[in-house]
Amino acid sequence: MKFYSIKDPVRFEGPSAKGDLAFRWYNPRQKVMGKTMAEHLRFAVCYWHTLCWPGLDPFGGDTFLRPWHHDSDPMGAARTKADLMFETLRLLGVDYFTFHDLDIAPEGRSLKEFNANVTAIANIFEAKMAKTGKKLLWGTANMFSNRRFMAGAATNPDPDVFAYCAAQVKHCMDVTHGLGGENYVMWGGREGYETLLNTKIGHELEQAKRFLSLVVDYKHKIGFKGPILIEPKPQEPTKHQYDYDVATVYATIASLGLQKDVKVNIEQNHAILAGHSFEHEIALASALGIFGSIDINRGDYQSGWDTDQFAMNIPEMALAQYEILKAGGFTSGGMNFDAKIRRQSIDPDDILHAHVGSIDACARGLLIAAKMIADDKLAQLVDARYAKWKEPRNKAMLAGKESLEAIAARVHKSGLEPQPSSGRQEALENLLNTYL
Ligand code: XUL
Ligand code: CO
Repeated sequence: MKFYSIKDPVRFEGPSAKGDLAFRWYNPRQKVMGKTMAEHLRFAVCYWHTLCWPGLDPFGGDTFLRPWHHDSDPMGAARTKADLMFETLRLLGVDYFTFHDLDIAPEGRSLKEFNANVTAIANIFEAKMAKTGKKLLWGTANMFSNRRFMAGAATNPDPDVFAYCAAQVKHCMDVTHGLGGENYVMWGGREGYETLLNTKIGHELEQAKRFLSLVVDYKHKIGFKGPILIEPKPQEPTKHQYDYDVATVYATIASLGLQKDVKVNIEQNHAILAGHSFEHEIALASALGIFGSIDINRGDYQSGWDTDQFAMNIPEMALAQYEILKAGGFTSGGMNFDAKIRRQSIDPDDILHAHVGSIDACARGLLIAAKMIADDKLAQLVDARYAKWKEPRNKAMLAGKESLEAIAARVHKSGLEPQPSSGRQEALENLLNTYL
């Protein structure tokens, strides 16, 4: 099916490129700090916003009128979407894709039929991946759209739903593993509650933890090497979501001792909905040893919902990339465009424009962040702020070698009086602006 207006892949043409569909900053083969841009950024195109969402909002329906949404043969529509995903990857030169089971295949009348449909499309992917070298960044199960999940998936008051979810996730993990997926994602859209009047929080948290443990056990059984990634989000669709932010998810992971197997997939829009900055969530995940992957998009700073716009803000991308580089970069993770074009962007090429612009914004962010690292001034200033912790006495104090009373006695004996020094925020912000 001819969908986009162009036939040849979008190319790197440099900052003075004339055409609309050209990379000005993203040069996949360009080396930055010893790795190519492609190796650093590991972009992925997502199925759901790119090929499944028809442009609806709470006040109106389908604006995109994509032919496959109106196909009377659901498996035919699924095959069309598979073709278009690989065409999108080819034109953008993006190596990875991501999907929910429900994005790629119709539900059918039973779980058995659904699983068979998912497998049939996965077989098509397998052949296309072998031919093109394209890869799966992660797979995930949609356990939030069907009405059976309205009161939760693994945290549903009804154990039948918990069991159903186990069966659905098992199959989705098998398929993800079979396709060489590099991570497996769990986003708990319905894992939370609407009102305490009908909810046992403690019971539901126990269910969530049991489910996570079962998933990790199964990952080991099938030899799935990648991490399980939990994607934090504070709310929407559920009023109170259990995976609120990185700190909350860490508490769950650490309570099970699963820090090696379970990491986080951090989404920009979810971070700001939780009242954090994007870079805060990345830095915290890195500090806690659970940084996994990124859903790259942008929220609207005025409206309090998940607008999932394409990330285009270069200073913000630079700060995010700076934290990613400091975290050592991605291992199995990458940057998944969990982003959708606006409802009025009805031309197929709008999908390409959106990805090209955001890929360039990420690439510029990477180049700026690399400059910040190479210059080293910021790091030196931060190190200087903590330098006294390197003194043997303070090192010992941090290592727990001195009791509270011993520290108190030392303070009294020496007449210690801390001397505050400037945090120099404005000077640091000025320094940051010199890199942009
Ligand atoms: C929802 C969201 C999901 C996850 C995967 O806000 O971000 O699409 O990324 O389920
Ligand atoms: Co997401």
